[in-house]
Amino acid sequence: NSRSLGLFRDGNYAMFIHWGLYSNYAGRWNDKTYYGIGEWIMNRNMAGIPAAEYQASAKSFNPVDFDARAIAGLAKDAGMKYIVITSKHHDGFAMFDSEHPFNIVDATPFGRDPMKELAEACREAGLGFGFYYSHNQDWTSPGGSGGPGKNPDGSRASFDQYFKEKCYPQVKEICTNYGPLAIVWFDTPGKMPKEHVVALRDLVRETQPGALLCSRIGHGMGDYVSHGDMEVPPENIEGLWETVDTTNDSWSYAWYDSNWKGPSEILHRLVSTVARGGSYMLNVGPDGTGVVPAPCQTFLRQAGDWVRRHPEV
Ligand code: JFZ
Repeated sequence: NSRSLGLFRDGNYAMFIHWGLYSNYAGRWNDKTYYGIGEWIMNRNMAGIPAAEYQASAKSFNPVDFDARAIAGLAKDAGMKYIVITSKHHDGFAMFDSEHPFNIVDATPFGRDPMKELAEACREAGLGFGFYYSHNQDWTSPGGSGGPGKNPDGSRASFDQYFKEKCYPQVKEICTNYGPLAIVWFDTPGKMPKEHVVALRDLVRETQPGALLCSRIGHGMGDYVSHGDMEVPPENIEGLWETVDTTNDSWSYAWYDSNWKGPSEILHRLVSTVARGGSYMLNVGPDGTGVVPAPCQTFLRQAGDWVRRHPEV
């Protein structure tokens, strides 16, 4: 369909950004380091940070060095065509201005809406812009998958309740307050009931008729298939698809993770994916101050020198 064609024909190399409250932890809690993927730090399989404590820690998240134009500029220098950023990950923290109070504007001293800034910077730079939104998992909201089973008043919380009170309204916010979106990237649908997935799909279709839906919305409702994380396919694949990959090992910033892919490794993985018919979405993790680590920037730009001389990618 026309939705798909524009983006995937013109842009087979994209920047994925994992950035949230977890970036401020950087893989560490109470002086202990938890190795793994940084954005899972609060999960019981990692540090197991109590939801209330995690929520309160928003008060110490102040990414004053966040510069949306610098990030859009990095994507341009890298030769990328669009950016997809985490508006809310499994921790439930909204990186945008929301009616739900656990968000970057209302719960942190930062008080700015970095998603608005990045959406504008992408438009200025001629980049496509899209949102990641964790629709099923929400570890701090009663009723969300992996979240508290009870409400503050002790009553049982249901997924329906989380969906009606938080998920659906927030998806409406990201689809209506940030201009045209190229992609809405839902993730880890788990056992989410079909009716909810249908409701989200319809909402996106209504509010963002030009946006592509990634297959991770669940129930086979995506416009294109997103393949297993960090996997570069060994053979050609039919249809519209992407591979998501990251510049080091973690998705979000972790202080210890300096296993950066160099420019030739980046190019190898990009070309292998694009040559087999896919789009390559490569992740960066800005730190707790809002800045993409310097070596990551250097290697993306070095690879970009080649990409920009080969516009067919
Ligand atoms: C998910 C998230 O849990 C993770 O934190 C990150 O955001 C990543 C991009 O997506 O994790 C997944 C989802 C799907 C697969 C692997 C990890 N998969 O299909 O192999």
